[in-house]
Amino acid sequence: MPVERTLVLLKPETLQRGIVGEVISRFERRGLKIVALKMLWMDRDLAERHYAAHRGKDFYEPLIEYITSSPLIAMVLEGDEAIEVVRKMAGSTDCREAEPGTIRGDFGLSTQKNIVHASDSSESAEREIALFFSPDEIHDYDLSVSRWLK
Ligand code: FUP
Repeated sequence: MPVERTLVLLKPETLQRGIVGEVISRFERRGLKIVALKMLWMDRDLAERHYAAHRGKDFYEPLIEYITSSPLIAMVLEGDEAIEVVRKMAGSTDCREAEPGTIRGDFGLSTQKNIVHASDSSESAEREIALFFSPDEIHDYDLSVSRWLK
């Protein structure tokens, strides 16, 4: 099982709604390790680079406007197959279609304001982590709980 790192954004509505702790708790309970975490206000340049794959789509402009409208939380999570595990925890892009038990299925009703972003492949994870964090902001440390989850 490969240990992977993935980028997670807790989108602006998590701060606005006061559910940052609840969302982060889910990742912690699952046994994922937080190796980097910061609060930032994305500017247009960072938003355009992060969402480059969606440029030209009808939801692109509103998405860029939304994601730059208020601060958010960025974090890097580490764990066995973390990329797929976190995608499954996030649920379908459209919160209305997301299964109950997933983060989107439990906290949202929107597609744009869908609570979290999670990298969708190892290539995306590598690219996205580098957009938000410098290497010295990502921390290697032992997490004792990992030993109890194997
Ligand atoms: P996901 O990988 O689940 O985050 O979804 P996508 O990469 O397909 O979409 C990125 C973001 O664009 C979503 F988080 C929300 C937004 N979006 C819309 O606003 N409308 C759409 O129809 C699709 C995506």
